Amino acid sequence: MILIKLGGSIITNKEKPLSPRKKVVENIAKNLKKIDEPIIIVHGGGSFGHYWSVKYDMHTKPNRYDIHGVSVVKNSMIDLNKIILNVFVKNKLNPYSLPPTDFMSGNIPVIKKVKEITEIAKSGLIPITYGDALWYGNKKTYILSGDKIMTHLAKILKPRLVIFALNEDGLYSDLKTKKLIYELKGENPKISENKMDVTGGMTRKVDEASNIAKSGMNVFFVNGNKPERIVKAVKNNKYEGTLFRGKKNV
Ligand code: IP8
Repeated sequence: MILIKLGGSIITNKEKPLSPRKKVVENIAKNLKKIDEPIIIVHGGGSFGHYWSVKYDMHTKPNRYDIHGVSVVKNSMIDLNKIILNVFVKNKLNPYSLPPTDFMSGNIPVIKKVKEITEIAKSGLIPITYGDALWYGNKKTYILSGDKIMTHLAKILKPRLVIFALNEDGLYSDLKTKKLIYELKGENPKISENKMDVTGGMTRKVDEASNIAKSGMNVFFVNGNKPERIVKAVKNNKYEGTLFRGKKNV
């Protein structure tokens, strides 16, 4: 089983509010068709969820955020999810939309529900979930990042490979020269970034990826604009991006 995160920066244009990158999603869908293993997809918020989370000052820390903001963020994520579902269906894939409320209670994953996702994926459906505004309890809500969902799903489901599709070739050792880091074996890379979003951008991604790799799984950062690289990683173990080697594989 392969777990794939489609980052918000790849499926939307982050510079422009509420702008999906349908061609990119379409290209990804066409390549996913070539994979004959069960797949689970998680997608980010990009210029949908993040745009509204910033406007309503909502963050990952549970708090009594503006109730209307919660509705607006949630609505925008359903819109973005629907766009991706439409592209997938148009390309004869079988997406199965799974809002995170289906398997999260507060900020804790419900193990039984998460395990059900494996069965769904093995049937040929492609479970597709996303970062969202969620109910926490005691009048509090929070923003659940798709990256955090990746860690929850990876730890419970132990996929063969965990992939993060980004709008970059992978992790760079130097942002200016864009020198790519090909492989990390347990070390925590120091990264610098200028663009932050409400869930922590690349810093969070690297933290979650290192965490998943420490639990034994290989984690691969790849350019989602070149989705054939996803297929090569899955089929031929050819990693054109940054590979975080899982502890057991180091
Ligand atoms: O883009 C956050 O998900 P992420 C989703 O995976 C929202 O961090 C609602 C901002």
